[in-house]
Amino acid sequence: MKDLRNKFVKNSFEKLMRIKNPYLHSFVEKYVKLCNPAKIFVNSGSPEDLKYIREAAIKYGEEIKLKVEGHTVHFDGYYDQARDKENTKILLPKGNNCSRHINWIEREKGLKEIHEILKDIMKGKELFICFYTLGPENSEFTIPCVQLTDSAYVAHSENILFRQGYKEFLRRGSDPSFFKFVHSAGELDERKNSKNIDKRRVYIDLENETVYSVNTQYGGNTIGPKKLALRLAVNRASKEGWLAEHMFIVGIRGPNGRVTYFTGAFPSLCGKTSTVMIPGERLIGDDIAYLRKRNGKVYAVNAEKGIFGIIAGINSKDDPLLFKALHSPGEIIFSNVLVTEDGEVYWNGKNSPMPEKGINHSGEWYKGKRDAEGNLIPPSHPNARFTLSLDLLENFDPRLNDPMGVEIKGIIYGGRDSDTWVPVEQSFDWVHGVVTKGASLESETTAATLGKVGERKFNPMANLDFLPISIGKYVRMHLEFGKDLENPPKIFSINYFLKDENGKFLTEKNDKRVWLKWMELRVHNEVDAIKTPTGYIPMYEDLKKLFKEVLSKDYEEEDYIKQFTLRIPENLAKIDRILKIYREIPDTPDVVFRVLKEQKERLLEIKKRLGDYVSPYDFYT
Ligand code: SPV
Ligand code: MN
Repeated sequence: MKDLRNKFVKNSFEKLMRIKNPYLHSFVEKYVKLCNPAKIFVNSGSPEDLKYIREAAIKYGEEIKLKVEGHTVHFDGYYDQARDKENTKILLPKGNNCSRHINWIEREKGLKEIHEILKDIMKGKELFICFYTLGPENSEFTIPCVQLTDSAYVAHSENILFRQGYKEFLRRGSDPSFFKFVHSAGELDERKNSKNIDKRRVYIDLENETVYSVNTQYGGNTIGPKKLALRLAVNRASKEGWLAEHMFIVGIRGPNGRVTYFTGAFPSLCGKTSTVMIPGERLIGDDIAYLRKRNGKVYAVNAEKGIFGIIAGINSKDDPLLFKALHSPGEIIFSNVLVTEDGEVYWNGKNSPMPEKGINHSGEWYKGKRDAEGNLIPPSHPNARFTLSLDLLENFDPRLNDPMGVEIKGIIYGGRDSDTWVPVEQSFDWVHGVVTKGASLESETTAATLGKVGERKFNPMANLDFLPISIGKYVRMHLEFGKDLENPPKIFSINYFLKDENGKFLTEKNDKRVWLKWMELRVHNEVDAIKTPTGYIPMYEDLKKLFKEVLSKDYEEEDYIKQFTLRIPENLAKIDRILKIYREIPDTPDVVFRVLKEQKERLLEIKKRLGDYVSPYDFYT
């Protein structure tokens, strides 16, 4: 290591050496030698170090300052705008029994390939070494991480999104159990974008708890502690008996100031962030939750402390909290939005006039511009994002940093489903919820991943993209987790995207506020429900009252009937699709088949008596 000392800028070498961890030192040494950066900066998390990284992002042209104090914009390459599922692979030994849903490559082969790509990849660049913790520091949830990256934008994003971990590393000394991330944007073009997209790779090595990400900049491919760490965390959790989930955490206020915490899993771009941004409710996290059991109860923490959220559609009416924060001074990185000449930001669906021209992910942009394939380029990319720290938001809940976590009373599953699930429904019990809600989750695809939009895709617990283990094993983890709980969290499904036969949405954006309040009351047994073959649904009278209280809206019976009609053919078709999928997954727990078949029988029985479409009133007793 000593021979590399002259590459370290300022007192970086001393900062690294202060951590007495030989595993860390040899990891750093190995990748410094291989990637060969011109200089190295070590981030201790001090205000000066954070400033150094912010300024580096500007100096290297990865971010541009905007008009509002603290705001910057970053552009990813035109073809590097989303998670690259095809080139993201889990490194696994030959002969493993991972289902075909998991994209994997033989470990030795993958390591060889990625190490060849990494050779000298940082030549002439500055390497940033950063430390974070997933979850609050010094708690049973804490996982320390180290990130090596040659992108100041990536380091800057992580400083906003994650808790600083330098102190945790000092505290833990020679503990080898930290996650490791190596990222290089690779060679850059004149717009400072990764040039060698054909060699874009994200390889996840479970054995060494290390992730390699190269020739890409988009956050979902590069921000190590986020989705790259989630794969490592699911793997660890599967061995240790806890859950690492693609879930938000929100506190919903009930009567008399009560706050009830829920987690919720939705695939990307399905309203996950907007669900936690409801004024008056309390925000702990919008993307990744760790759940552990303690004394028969479930506790959760947010792995992160910031949001890398989708900006499209955010407007002052539906999203007042975010809209305000995005227009106030503070440290915010906008990515892949449209920037006007005077440094203002515009995005698709913002409720202000669309500028005629500006700069976006395609370079100079003007109305009507088309790309090389002839497609019209919108002002901002549909997956354009903002990066900010949660404490910039008015609904921020300081229990974010509670080392014990918050107690979880309800778990919500939701997806983009135009024709099957009712807007809100409670499962009969933990197993029924895990099987028919979480493990049966499907969603119509969105712009958050590369590929075609609008196809219905199976996505168990909205976590499929981040699973490093077989689906059967993962579903079993959830089933097991519920076993020795005193009073397991209630499991709900939610659907914001239900349409009528003419393709019109049956609910409005703000109706989710009511569904959440209803679930809060259900968790405390303070409201009745109607039993249907698929679960418990709300009663009209209760919703009418809640709509009035929460939204000052008259809720019509006609809407209730349309929204909560049981659609038997669609539900049966769904069960058949899901059964078919699980039949092809060799390690599916038997209970999955049993619970789905029971649901199918209940549906067939009702169909015989009442027909294909059954009004909720037919289930009133
Ligand atoms: C998602 O796509 O689910 C995100 C953003 O939260 S990413 O970091 O790309 O995963
Ligand atoms: Mn996500």
